[in-house]
Amino acid sequence: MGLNPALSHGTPRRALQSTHFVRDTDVDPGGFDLRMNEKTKPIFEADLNAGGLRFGIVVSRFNDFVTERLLQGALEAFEKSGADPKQVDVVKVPGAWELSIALQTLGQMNKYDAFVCLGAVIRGDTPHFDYVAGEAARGMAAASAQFDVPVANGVLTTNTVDQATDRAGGKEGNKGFEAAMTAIEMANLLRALRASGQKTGN
Ligand code: INI
Repeated sequence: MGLNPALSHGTPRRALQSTHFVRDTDVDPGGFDLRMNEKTKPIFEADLNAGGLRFGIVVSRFNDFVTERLLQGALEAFEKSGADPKQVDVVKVPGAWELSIALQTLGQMNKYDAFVCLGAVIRGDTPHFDYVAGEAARGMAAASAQFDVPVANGVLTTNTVDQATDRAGGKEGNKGFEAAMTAIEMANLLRALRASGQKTGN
């Protein structure tokens, strides 16, 4: 159920689908599968339909020959998944260090179902890489925990420029596309888990 444009990029969902079955009666009309395994243990797995959801993309301009490709990948993923373009906001910041503060500010607005952070931190000759990459990771995890909103990590941390371009539409795929698909799945999953908790009173 739901369209799944991410399958060509390979997602963990394939493994889950091959080892579990879906009973028609277990498909929730709200776009959420309740799969059952042999021991009738419920497995919650959300679909990849972005319709009706609101997303924020925070992208850094540093190394923009990489980050612009990540952004195009993310926008393509949202478009293919049925997102309303008006519900996908893009915020640009100077570098990956600044992702955190922008994310904090967007989180406080309390209107997004998930975020995608995009950046390219490429190792140089100094320890600067570690500080910038570390702050980006810390900021994403902190905002996710503070605002209870999924933050998909599309910040590349690579040793070389080639490794970065390979992951921004090159031979290793597009991590911007993958991060957006993760944001969609997690937004649907949290929405469904919260709804199921309300239904059961848990
Ligand atoms: N920012 C990046 O996004 N990637 C990098 O590789 C990078 N390097 O290597 O310096 C980088 N530095 C800038 C940093 O993010 C801040 O914008 C800057 O320090 C001003 O606060």
